[in-house]
Amino acid sequence: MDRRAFLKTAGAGTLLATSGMVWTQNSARALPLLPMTDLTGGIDARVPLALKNAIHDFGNGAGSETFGINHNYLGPVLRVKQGQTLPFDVSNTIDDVTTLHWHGLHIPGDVDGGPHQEIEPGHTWSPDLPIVQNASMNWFHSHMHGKTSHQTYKGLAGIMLIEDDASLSADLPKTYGVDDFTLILQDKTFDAAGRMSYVVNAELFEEGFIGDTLVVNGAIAPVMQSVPTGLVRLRILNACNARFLSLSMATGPVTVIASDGGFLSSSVETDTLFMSPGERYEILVDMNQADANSLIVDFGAPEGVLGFLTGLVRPDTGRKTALTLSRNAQQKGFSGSMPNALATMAPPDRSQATRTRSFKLTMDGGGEQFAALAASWGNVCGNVNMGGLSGMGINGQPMNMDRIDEQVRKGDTEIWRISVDDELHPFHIHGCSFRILSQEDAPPPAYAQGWKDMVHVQGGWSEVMMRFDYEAPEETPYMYHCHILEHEDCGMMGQFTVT
Ligand SMILES: [Cu+2]
Repeated sequence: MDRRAFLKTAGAGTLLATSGMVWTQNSARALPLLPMTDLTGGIDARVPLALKNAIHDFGNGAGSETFGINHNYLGPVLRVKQGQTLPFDVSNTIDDVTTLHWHGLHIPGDVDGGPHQEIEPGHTWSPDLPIVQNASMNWFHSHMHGKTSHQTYKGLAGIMLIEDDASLSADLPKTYGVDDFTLILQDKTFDAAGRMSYVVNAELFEEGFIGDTLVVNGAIAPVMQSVPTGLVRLRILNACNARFLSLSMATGPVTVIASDGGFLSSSVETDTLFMSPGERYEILVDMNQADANSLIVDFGAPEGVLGFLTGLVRPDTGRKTALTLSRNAQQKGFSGSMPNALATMAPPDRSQATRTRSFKLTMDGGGEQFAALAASWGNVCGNVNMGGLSGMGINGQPMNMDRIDEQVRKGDTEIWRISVDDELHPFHIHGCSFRILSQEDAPPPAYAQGWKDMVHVQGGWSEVMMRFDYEAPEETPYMYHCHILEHEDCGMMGQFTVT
């Protein structure tokens, strides 16, 4: 048995031995509506975002220790408009150094909130974010090197919905809390007392954190929501640390209208929507005919022989009902029909690229020297040496905040090709949206052919093409990294400048 197979088997045993209670219930609780801070009407003062310690009840009656942003768990949905400049005051009262990164935003490196923009406890960071990009669903989360996984898991994450003139006048559901909902999907583990826990075991760095319980907007699934007759819009973020989610509807296909960077050219129907950590998709659910429909999240099948034997009792596998929508004919909502054309978008043209760069993500750098280097540069698993893993990296190097890995010329269009030595990884690039030219040597699914900032990489090459329009100097470079947060903390990240 090789090391990896051993780890998987040992990990499965560990899970069965140490997993606490699985918190489910027979009748669904109400979907928590993420509190919205709507800034589209204008901003007359700096906007506070307070990162804080809190206690949150995920719906099982227990008080879990969490982080929140203005709230007890997670942050607000910030609704903003293209053309605005957003003056945030990000205050840190969590008793640990942190950062706040704006994932998906086309903003310069000095306000990007990456690992160089540390906010010490008791301090406030005051970036002014110029919003230039089109309508899109973005998010923000901790990007503190070595602590991103832990801090984001505990609750330092929120949503930013950018609107523009086209999205505000589009014939789509847009009444928040009535026919338009934002969903943050996460997997969690709870201890025997019902408190959220971050379990560190032999599998943590290799697999990333894998929880056994599905949570929607901070409530243990399933949750339910009554909606009007007509179309209902769900804007979905996979905010798991490491878990890929396969989404489907209980009845009918999934109708996708937008991806990470904005609207698709036209709606796409798919049986399953496969989402990596960090990805966003918007879907429409037709509640004209059915009295109810449910969003199903598949945690995947158990792996290997032991997985097969234990599959029936493993809470961390199988299909879960995330959200059930039930129709209330008395409610009034969006009465339009399924949209056809959504946005104009030319197919990506490879001839626009002036340079191609290659990146190889490695799970195991190899050797004690690599491990020692990785650890001295603040990568968390370099000194842990779990199961023989010496440290992760890209192009043979673990992350080093003092080293610039790539230098890009401002205004250039480039193709980046990414491959991996093992397993499935979601790759993310700061400061831009890109188009996927190929994903694992094949065209991406139709729903991933629009604007993206995440691409999946397993076998073969994944290729993306983008233009870098904003500056990121040496002091505040952009990051590219695996969005399995434990891999990122472990060193699967690099830095680039745009000048
Ligand atoms: Cu990874």
